[in-house]
Amino acid sequence: MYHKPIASLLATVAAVSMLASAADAANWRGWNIHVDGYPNTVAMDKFAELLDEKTGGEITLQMFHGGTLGSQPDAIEQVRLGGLEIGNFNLGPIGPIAPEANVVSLPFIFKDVDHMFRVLNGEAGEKIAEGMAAKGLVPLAWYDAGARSFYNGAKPINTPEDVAGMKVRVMNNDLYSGMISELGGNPSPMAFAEVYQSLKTGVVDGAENNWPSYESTGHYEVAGYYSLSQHLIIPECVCVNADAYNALTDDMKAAVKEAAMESADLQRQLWNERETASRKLVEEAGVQTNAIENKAPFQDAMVPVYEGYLADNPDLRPLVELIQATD
Ligand code: BDP
Repeated sequence: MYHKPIASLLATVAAVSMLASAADAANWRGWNIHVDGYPNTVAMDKFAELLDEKTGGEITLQMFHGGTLGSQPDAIEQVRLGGLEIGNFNLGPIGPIAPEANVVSLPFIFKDVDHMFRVLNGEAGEKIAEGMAAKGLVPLAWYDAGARSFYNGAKPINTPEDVAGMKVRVMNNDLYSGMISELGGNPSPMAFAEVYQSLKTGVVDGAENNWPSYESTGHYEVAGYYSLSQHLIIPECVCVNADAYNALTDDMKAAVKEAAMESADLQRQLWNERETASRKLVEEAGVQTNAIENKAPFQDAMVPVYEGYLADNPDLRPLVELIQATD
């Protein structure tokens, strides 16, 4: 009987196990809407690097930046269904899919960014994360997206009356449309990529966003009044397709989570720097910024938005109250 020499046997075993690990290795693809140099873009690249490192190359991630793989609502669906594995998403367009996550889109629900992170790190954050996971999106870490304020090309906004009659672009979420309607404006839900041209050609009069996005998109060039309403403080996630994540061993899950959390530390640091830099850049370019002395009329006008959310989701009243009661 022919016996294979031991060296050749070992080679066969090695080849087979290499094949097995090549088959096991996951090559993930990730979506991000932002341009090069944006804090989220840099942080997502860092996430890819850390993922490779911490999983010993068992999981690699190819990032597609600048929204090249489609609009945010489409990309959210892709990650839910497994066409893509990873996304850096704003919770705004996730809200219509996961009612628990929609709580962060209630205007003025957070006192400031620190309050938002305290909420996310507590029981309310767990509830939000569970709601998202149940819809196929597991949040691995939270990114900072600052506060969103109104901007337009005509005048500073100081009162809700200043918004009346204005056509304002919002992200796809009925809560934002309701918010603009309650201020007397006309909401115009639209993809991020279309906003610059729409502001420029007068399809919309204004929009709302944080300093870095107002700057990176060039919106400040065509809508030069930025009014600090700070009406929405919406977190962002590094989200993974639930099936891809749940198929991992506990060790791999921990490595993936750790990589995302470390990328979030970097993102938040870069975010703070970019907020200051973006504000400086746009103001030097001639943008007129105004503080809003009295935000109470804006907040009071939001009562029907809260009522609508609670009427649709009566079981989520404790979640709203928990957030409001968080110091
Ligand atoms: C930016 C968010 C991005 C949104 C965009 C928007 O980071 O995810 O798509 O706002 O307004 O601040 O659509």
